[in-house]
Amino acid sequence: MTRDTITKGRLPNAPASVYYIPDFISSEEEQNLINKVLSAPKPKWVHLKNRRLQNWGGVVVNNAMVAEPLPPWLTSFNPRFRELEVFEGLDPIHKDPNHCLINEYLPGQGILPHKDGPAYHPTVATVSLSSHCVLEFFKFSDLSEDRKNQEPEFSILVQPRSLLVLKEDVYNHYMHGIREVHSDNLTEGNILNLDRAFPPNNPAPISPLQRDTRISLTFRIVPKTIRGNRFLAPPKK
Ligand SMILES: O=C(O)CCC(=O)C(=O)O
Repeated sequence: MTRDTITKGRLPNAPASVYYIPDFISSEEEQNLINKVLSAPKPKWVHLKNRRLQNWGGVVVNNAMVAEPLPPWLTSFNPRFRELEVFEGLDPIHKDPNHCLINEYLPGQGILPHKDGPAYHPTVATVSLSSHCVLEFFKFSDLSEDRKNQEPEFSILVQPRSLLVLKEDVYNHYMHGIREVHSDNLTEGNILNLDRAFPPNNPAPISPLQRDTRISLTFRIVPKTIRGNRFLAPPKK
């Protein structure tokens, strides 16, 4: 993969900037990553109402993170992120992501439209495992009270093994969310990347796409980090 790969992955019909790269990882890598996620110690999972998640790199509190190193199976993406310049120029100190939130969604689960908080540099790189989802985007001012049922301005079909990168305007001025449904009708929601997701020799299915359990690895840079021992009392003299 080269810098050209990400340039070609940019969706010209989306607001600046959405990059979508299908088959970013191989099926073998995908399976290894699924095994790593599922073999994490039980307390690593945080159970929410509509999904469960793992936090790697440290917990973000008040826009800062008590940092701990990411494990090798998550830093293994760094050479590819550097080659594609995904996090290039964002931070003078952190050249690679230092935080990864892993989400697991069962069919019928999702995430309400939201904006990633100010604790992060405005770039998120998502590697998807096991199943697809449709990520929906809403302009801030468009958002009604009924966040669950609002029609998106546009959507992206996020396939397993793909890389999705959100930056700039789309990161700063749009909310994103995943509807809590068991299947996705690809003719709805103004999906902007169907031509990338389904090349001519593999056309998009007409019937709704059934969801399976999906795992997403969302990589970000938290610029403000605190070393863990900062909270420890100084040694007695
Ligand atoms: O699972 C995804 O692809 C989206 C996750 C997300 O929106 C988030 O972690 O803020």
